[in-house]
Amino acid sequence: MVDYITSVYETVVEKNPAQKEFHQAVKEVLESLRPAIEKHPEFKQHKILERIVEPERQVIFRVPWVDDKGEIHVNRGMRIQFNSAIGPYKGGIRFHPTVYEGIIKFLGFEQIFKNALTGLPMGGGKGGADFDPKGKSETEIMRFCQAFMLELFRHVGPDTDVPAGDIGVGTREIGYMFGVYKKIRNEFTGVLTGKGLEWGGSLVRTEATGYGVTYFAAEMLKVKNMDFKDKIVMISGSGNVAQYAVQKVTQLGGKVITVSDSDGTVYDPDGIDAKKLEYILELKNVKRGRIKEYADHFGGNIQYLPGRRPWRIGTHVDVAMPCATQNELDLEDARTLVNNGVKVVCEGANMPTTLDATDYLIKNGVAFGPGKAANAGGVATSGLEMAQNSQRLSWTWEEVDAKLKNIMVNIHRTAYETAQKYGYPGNYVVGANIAGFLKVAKAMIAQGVV
Ligand code: NDP
Ligand code: 2IT
Repeated sequence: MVDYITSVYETVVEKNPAQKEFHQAVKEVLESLRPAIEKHPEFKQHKILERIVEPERQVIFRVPWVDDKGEIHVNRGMRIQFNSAIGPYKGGIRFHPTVYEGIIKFLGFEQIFKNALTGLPMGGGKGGADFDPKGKSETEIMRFCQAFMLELFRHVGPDTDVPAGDIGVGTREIGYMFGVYKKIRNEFTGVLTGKGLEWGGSLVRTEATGYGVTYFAAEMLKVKNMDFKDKIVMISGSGNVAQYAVQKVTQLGGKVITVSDSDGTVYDPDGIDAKKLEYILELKNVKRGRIKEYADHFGGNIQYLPGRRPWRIGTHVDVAMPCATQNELDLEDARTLVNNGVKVVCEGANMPTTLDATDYLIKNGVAFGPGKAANAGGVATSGLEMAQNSQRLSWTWEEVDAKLKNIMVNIHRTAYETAQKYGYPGNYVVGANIAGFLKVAKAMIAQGVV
């Protein structure tokens, strides 16, 4: 049995050389599936692991565009359609200079299990481009998004593949891509989620990932007979996920003392209240400035720590929520967090914690909420947006928020109970991976060798 899992992993490394993030994501999932593979010999017989690590389709394309000075640029775009066993491919698009196949493949692979956990009929996919939105004008952003969709449109559709946002892609970019899709196809359909509220978007989608990860962390605290009231919380990032995690944690009575961006961290020992968050929303979503400006603006006890991440600030912390990017919390960070009293680490970002840091946290009794369970609120609410688009209806804020909360509570319960059932009580990594996998694996067997 050991040989089966190891040999599948080794083949992945061999066939996808130099894609280290993809290797990491596959390793984490395969290792934790061991008890399920032992219990269900049919998965090996049907070669489910070999099939699930191979994307159904990968499209890589040229994205040529013209900047404001008339100069031509060429970026590389891609869409990886990983698994459609339980529904149309679904997952975000990332625009960041670090994007390459290894990143999009790790994200697409994670998305398969995450989407299965939501209980909604969505397969897994991911896309992106090595485009850097920083410093680009509004018209340059528009032209790039248009150029990207000018190729992507032929590979997606409301019943085929439904992209959404991720790093560097929010409502603005979704709007420019939607405009091109609608024009070329002459169709107003739910081909993308995260749309604006006036043109088919869902209430709560913007807030959903940040709210969802906070609802998930609240459930983890509940297992420990605790809640967010007066808890000290460190959050990284200051983008879409971080912003609404700050908001919901604060609403639940927690005190958020950090946010960050790729240049550095802000440490605000007095806590980021609703008014200060308003400043961050304006700074990041309208002015598109740097988080350092928060420290300059509010002054007082606030410190700006250039080049640093939040985790090694030497102060007491109850809950840590990494909400920026992959591998942003390493072993040394985990050690510091444990020394400073952390009880819950809950991932808003995708794979923000390195494998050795994850092991260390779990071994030291920290409740660890893996991204594919904890940050599923974003894609779940995308699923709710698809449902509303199909119905030609818009649900109220209360309706969508209640459904989101219910989904997060269910994912928590499923991961918790599955971990217990397979002999790893309290291990949400094992629970989430096995629960997501079982659903997809059963669907793949039912649909034959395709
Ligand atoms: P945004 O682009 O809105 O924000 C990203 C934030 O992370 C920014 O503060 C950014 O700083 C920071 N960041 C990005 N790259 C790096 C890096 N290499 N090092 C340090 N900081 C970095 O993206 P989102 O908030 O949407 O996404 C954040 C994470 O959440 C990602 O892992 C994403 O995959 C995940 N996620 C997003 C969902 C969504 O619905 N949007 C759903 C589920 C997960 P800077 O501005 O300096 O680049
Ligand atoms: O990582 C993710 O789950 C997302 N970026 C959201 C995907 C979606 O389709 O809403």
